[in-house]
Amino acid sequence: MRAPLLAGSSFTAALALVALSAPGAGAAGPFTVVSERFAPASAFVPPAAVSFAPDLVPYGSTLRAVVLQVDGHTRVRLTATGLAPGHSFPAHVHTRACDAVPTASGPHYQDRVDPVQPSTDPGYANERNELHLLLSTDQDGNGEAVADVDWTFRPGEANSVVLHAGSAAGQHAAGERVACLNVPF
Ligand SMILES: [Cu+2]
Repeated sequence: MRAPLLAGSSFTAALALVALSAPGAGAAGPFTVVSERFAPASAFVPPAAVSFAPDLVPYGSTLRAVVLQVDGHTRVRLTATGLAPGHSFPAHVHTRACDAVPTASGPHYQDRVDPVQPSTDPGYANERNELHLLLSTDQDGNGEAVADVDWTFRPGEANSVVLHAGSAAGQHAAGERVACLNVPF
């Protein structure tokens, strides 16, 4: 049943609040806003947004994440500027924060955690049990993606959004990790 998303719920009211909020407003109440510029990986001071593939995610390109968690529902909206044009980036919520190496962000966050890791069982590794987005860019390298799931994150257990290399054809198949944004879900 997806009825709780209908008008009148506090989720809908909170969505309206998010729509009115200023870009880069920071965390407040049931929603979190993170907006960062991608920088090179650094072993000394890990940036809040790191690019591992500047051909696809140029240094200085930006990613904004707006996260709303209300009434057992979560909506994540990504807005990007300056990425490679005409590319579809599969994006997921990962468990750990970004660091100098792509694997630092850990596995995908799962609502029901697969007892067998790394998780390949489609009963767990799917877009209802994990948070998946597909961020497709226009000819200027700008794009937006939204995903909804019927659960909220366990505090502290989801810490990043990872952009994977994808394709120009809108495919969901995820390649290497090309960029990582720290998001405290
Ligand atoms: Cu991923």
